[in-house]
Amino acid sequence: MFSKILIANRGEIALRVLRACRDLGVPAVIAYSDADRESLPVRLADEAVCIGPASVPRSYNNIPAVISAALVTGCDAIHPGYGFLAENAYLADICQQVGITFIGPRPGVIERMGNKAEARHVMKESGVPLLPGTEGIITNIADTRQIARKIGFPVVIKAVAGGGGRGMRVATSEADVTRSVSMAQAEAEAAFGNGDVYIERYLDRPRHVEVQVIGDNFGNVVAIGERDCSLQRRHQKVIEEAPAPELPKKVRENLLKAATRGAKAANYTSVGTLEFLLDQEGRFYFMEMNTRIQVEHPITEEVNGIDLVVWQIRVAAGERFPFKEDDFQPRGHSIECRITAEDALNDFQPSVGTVGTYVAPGGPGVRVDSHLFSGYTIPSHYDSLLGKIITWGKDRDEAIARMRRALHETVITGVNHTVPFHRAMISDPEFRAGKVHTGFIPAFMERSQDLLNASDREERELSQDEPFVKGRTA
Ligand code: MV4
Repeated sequence: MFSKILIANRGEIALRVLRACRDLGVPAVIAYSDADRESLPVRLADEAVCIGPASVPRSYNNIPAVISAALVTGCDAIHPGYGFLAENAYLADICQQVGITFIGPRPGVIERMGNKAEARHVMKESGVPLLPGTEGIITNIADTRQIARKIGFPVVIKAVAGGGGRGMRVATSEADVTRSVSMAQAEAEAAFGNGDVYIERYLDRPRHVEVQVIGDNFGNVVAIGERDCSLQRRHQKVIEEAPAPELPKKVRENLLKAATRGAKAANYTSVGTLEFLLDQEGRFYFMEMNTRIQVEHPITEEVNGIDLVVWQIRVAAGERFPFKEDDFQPRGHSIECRITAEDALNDFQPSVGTVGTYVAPGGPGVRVDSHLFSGYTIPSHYDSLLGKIITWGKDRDEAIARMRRALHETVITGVNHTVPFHRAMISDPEFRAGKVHTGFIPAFMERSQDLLNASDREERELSQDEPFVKGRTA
């Protein structure tokens, strides 16, 4: 095991990794920016070292600063969390060169999976289902129009370096293809410095189902169940659940098998996620692979009884992963609500300020992963995630009932936040019926808008229950 770990991140995930280090008995150092000096993970860590000013490129994304922080504090490993440098192959490479273990996959694997055309190629070779599309990147527009015609419309043009929907364009006709390709290329070049794009068949309102995998340094690769992450707004996940509701047993089996096969083909080590799109007929297609621990990992932990961050650290330290696929049968159901400092009534405008009162929910089946405390000032430089409320129940209904209870108990004053939005979502009959898909939140927003604009809006704002009300309550 490592002698000391540098946590190169902030917020709730820095705290989550710190907790794993405590459970392992490994001392941890937090690398923090000026803006996070007063944060909870900094206070709770064994040591903390400032790596620069609030600005992300000058602190959390500053590779020399992160490496120096690890070296001067005597750390032999770096945990990157998610976001920031978590999928930076160059950091993983430098770590190797200076004798520090990067807690994640090898640099070559990060790089290969970070390129979606290459990832597609690896998956195709290993027999993982893909949507019909180009084998590699688009080089010739005349050929592309013909390929698009063969695939059938609509098609989607995606950036190989993309993610989160950036550099993505849907084309509904052959004339559309030419324009969409150049727009996607320009957008990708501007956003990622890489204008390469590929094309594939576009699915209407698919479900987003992803599979958690873990690999060790001995060639063991195990799938640890799936999560449904269809409930997204502008490519940001809002609510996730495990197992995926209404997924036929046989489809699930094949999905997990495909994910294992794909991760093996990628020579994967560490925790990772293969994302799939699921169509209305229950067919699934590989979309992309994430080479990091993800925000929504706790729901997998809750239904499988495993600490993914602890095992991520253990396999990075050279331990063998001792479980097989069959050791994981999901027990009950888990749901996660991401609580962000955003104003759901005002187009999810970020809200900054100082938290007045914070009361976290608790009781049976409730877990809160959050760095929040009363008096905490939310820095404006970073993403707006305040934490996650995770519930577990013997079945989906109980997990939902407990989420309802947890959201009802939660008090956060001083900033706008999404707890009221979640209260409304959790109470929605379509959500309760498990009818989730990637078009759900846009449709839900439409439905709720009428209620919000109704003349009794003022009255609703006094209510703790649905429809959702301003976060600045209590
Ligand atoms: C798609 C798709 C439909 N068909 N690809 C959005 C983000 C990026 N990771 C991929 N995305 C999509 N790719 C094909 N061929 C629909 C989406 C998509 C989506 C996917 C998952 C969750 C939410 C989404 C919202 C809109 C579009």
